[in-house]
Amino acid sequence: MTQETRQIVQYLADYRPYPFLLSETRLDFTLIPDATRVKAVLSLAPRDPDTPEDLVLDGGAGLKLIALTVNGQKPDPAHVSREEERLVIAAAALPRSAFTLETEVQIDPAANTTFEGLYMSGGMFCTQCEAEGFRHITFYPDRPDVMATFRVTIRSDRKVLLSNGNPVGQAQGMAEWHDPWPKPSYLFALVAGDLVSISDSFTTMSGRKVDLNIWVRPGDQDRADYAMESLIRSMKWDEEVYGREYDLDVFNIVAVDDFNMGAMENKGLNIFNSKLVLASPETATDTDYERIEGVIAHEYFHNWTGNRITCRDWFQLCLKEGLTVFRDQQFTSDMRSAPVKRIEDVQALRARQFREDAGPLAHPPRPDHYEEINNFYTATVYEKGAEVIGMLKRLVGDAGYAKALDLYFDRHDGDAATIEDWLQVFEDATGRDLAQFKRWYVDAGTPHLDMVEQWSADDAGGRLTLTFTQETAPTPGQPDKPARVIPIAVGLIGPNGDEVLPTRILEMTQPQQSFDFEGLGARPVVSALRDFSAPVILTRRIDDATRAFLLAHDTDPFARWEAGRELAMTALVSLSQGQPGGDDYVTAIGELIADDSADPAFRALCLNLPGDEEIATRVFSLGLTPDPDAIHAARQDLARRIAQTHQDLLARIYDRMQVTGPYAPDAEGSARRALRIAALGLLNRIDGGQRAQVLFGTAGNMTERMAALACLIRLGLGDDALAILHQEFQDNRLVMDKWFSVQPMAAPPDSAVAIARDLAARPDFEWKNPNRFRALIGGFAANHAAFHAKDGAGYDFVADWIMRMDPVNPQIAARMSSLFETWPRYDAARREKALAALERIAALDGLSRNTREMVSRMIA
Ligand code: 0A1
Ligand code: ZN
Repeated sequence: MTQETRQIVQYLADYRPYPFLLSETRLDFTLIPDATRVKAVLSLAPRDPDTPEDLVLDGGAGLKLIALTVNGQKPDPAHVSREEERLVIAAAALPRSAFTLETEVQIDPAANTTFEGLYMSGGMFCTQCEAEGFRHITFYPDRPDVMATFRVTIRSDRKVLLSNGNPVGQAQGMAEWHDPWPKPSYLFALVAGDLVSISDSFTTMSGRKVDLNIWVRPGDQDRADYAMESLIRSMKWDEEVYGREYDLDVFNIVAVDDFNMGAMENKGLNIFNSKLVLASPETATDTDYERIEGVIAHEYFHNWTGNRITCRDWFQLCLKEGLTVFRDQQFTSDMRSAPVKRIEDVQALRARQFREDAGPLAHPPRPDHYEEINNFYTATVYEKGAEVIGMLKRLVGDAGYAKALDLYFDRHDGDAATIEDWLQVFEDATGRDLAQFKRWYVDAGTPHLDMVEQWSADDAGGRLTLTFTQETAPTPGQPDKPARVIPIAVGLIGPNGDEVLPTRILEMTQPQQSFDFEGLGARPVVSALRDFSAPVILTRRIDDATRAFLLAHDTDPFARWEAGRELAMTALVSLSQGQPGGDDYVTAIGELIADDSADPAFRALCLNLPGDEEIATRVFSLGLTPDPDAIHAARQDLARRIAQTHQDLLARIYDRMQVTGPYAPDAEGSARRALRIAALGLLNRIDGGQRAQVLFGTAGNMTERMAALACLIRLGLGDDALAILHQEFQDNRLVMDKWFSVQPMAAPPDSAVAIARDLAARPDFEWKNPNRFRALIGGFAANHAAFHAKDGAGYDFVADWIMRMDPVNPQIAARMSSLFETWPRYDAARREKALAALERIAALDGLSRNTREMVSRMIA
């Protein structure tokens, strides 16, 4: 019997505990590429013996059931039904007390192109189970609140056989693993391959020695050192800052080439996209190194926030992801420059999350319904989830936060918890009422916060009144948005540039609220939303001169950067509307970059202009229609003017920031390179690509070579350099990914579609590899004016590839479809073309649930 039984939409309100308790899971794998056998023995017991319930197990269509017994007996076939995505054993066939269920299935990992469940990558067996991949391996209650200890036997001719937990047995062609920590199925992992490792060890704070291994393909072992160092730093940091110790004898990391996401925190066996493990100065950029360090930390930190305490259901995804992102951000701030990290995070949040919040895909950090959970691994769940925790920490203070986290680990260790549990811990630890704060978790949309200043010189020795008004626009399914609690960090700066009021947190709880500052004497300049104290869009009436003053004097690095950013943004918006602008910015930026006492990384951040996409977002938020071509031209124009005005200064920076001696991916070296590259990007517009040519030929590191290459491509002069890079690195997949992405991304918009099409036709465009696909299709779409080309060619190119990918790898197709999420903000002609492309996708025969959900939300 086959029928569609899965409800199309899953609702948070429908949660009910699984009616059976599962204590132990035993798995036995015989790994054959096209005929793997999986035996599972589940130790089950009815939750309530007086209420008999059917046993419902998840199981994908690819599972071929070979055998099934209950307490060793075959049940009456009339009591067993196989539905499309599940297996149901009627209550009548089940004992009223504890019992064992044994199943055997056959699966075909070699035919699995989805990279979900058990699949093959370059001859190695490998798994990805989050969120619902385990059901493609065996029949199981595949939900995060069903937790069990695991015993796993692997039989295979591959040399290295790994699973979760500790190794308990090893023989020729066989290995046994035991994971003593109860876990949900999404944290299960298995790897079998002819791998080599780099190894080290870590002694925990209580003196236990943990073996650390990073497993890679032979030949890659000299590029895993940085990942290992990052792992050791992460383990130490989590002990020092959160008091969290590792809890197994071994910690394994495996690098795989075919992986849908960045990495996965499987208990004791993290699996990583190889681009987040492998790095050498010749092949990886500074940004790659920073990401490797951050993601290694992220996955390691999940051991406590995600694994020891997991999520009750997938609606609570931000419980583990928001917190773990917050922790990895803290870690990176401690390892590198905190202000620079904060500014980078805010830039990423605005580019990805604000964009999501403002369009048809907007959803709260904790959604209350979904069709396909894989579509909810989003910037809102991850990055906004982290911002919300940052606000919580601001509101309760550092000591309150530390106390709440200790209580969280204490109270919920071993639990599958909820956002309510999380907030309760903060209420209990600090005595604060967080009812209003909870809105941040359940409401979608970015609040707009408007600030009005009122100065009365004659009152109270000089009084400044700040009046804030908050408003959040409707989002899909949420027309009304009650006021939220917003922590607004404010400082005041006197006319002479001295700070007269150090940072203070104003707690806004009303739709409109005023705050007074008295005894000020002279009127100060307000530095608002310091450190980006809340994820809101702040508007205020302020002139360019005051922004320039803040750029020169603000003591808060974020607010200082923001002042410069706003100067640039105002100019770019104006220029893109055919109006004048930019003189104040050009002058102010000259002063800032001339200041050799300032951190080079900070100066680099100030020198990089907002991207086309960010400008379009701003234009739209002002109620105007963005014109991608005009925006591109405006940005080019402003960059050229900066280069012309500050030619000598930029040339001096370019020369002085050269790093001599061996390359090190540390904060100091990468800061100097970032500033040098920012200067190069501007000078390139007036030196005919001279410097870029030289740099490409002489640089000993990938950071500078890629920057030089992008400069040359921008000028249409990239061919030779591309040929050289290809020649040198054609056998290195990760470098070739960069080669595929930089071309359509940096190309002049009017030639980018043709370039992307030519690249896509190459035999080495191995499009089924997610990294390669993202490199080319995502690289192209990052070229804003090209993707949004007036004739719709950009939309069609991307839509065609999404349609080709969908039957092969629905997760990747669905993720890529979100490139279209901004379509409603453009002009009628573009909207029509984008909508036609989306409708073409929607009409695809057999369209996956993943992509169907995304496209229908965007068309709705
Ligand atoms: N939990 C992982 C992310 C992840 C999610 C889904 C995956 O497959 C669909 C893979 C990885 C993390 O936060 O790093
Ligand atoms: Zn995560």
